[in-house]
Amino acid sequence: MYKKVLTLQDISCVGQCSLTVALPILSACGMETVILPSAILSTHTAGFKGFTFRDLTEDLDLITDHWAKEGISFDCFYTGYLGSLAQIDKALRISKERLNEGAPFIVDPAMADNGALYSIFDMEYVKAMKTLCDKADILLPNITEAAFLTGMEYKESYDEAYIKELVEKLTVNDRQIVVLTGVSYKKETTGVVVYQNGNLQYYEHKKIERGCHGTGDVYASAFVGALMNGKTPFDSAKIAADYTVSCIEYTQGDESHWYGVKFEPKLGYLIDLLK
Ligand code: PXL
Repeated sequence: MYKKVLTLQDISCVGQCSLTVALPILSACGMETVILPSAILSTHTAGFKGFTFRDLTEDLDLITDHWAKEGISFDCFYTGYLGSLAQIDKALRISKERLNEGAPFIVDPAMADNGALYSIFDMEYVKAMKTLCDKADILLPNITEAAFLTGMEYKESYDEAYIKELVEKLTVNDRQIVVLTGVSYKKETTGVVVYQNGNLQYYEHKKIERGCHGTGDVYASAFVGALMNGKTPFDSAKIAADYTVSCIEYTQGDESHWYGVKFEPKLGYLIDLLK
């Protein structure tokens, strides 16, 4: 069960997102976690002004070429926030060259929320991200990302037919699995849809009105950790949802903590959910 997971995302030094979330969560799930930082930012880009951004694109090939020489390969490759088109290309290369037989390639498009793209992205980036998603075994978008990737209209209220069309359009073959987050059919609840082999399964859970920044990264990391513990995609989606909800509840009400999720004190709960 001891697996080696590679994750490619940025390091936002302050902000509890991307690698500073993925590394502790995957480690808590019992995984050897290898990190490949795509960029280093002083903070994340959502709400802080004047953040620094050191692009590490040029280092990515140097690092992975060294791994190739050492014969280092992985049991899972999980990508999150990527800073540029060039980095999407590098991710594609890693997915082809550095994965062990049968190892899942998991893509969280991490580019949009609440109907809008994050500040540094445009439609060219969306198109490139679609090429990465087409190669993935498992996709972890929210509804906004799924709408951008498929070219479908983003809707605030919708029915199951809309959700089904969204996930069907997102997949390019029968083997791909989609875990679509933030699917809410009722005012008080939200949930996650897992689309696999043409079937939709839905896990409904509590909706907390004021979401926090970084919940997508907490969710995706917990999902990967559960999956690599041998849980099914649907059970992994449920575990990640229960953990993320408990982190948001713990964070709620602290106005000074607007920039991230207090996920650390709840890691014990995540470990219990995996038992
Ligand atoms: O996935 C969230 C995220 C990660 N990294 C950076 C971000 C964001 C969201 O805004 O700005 C740098």
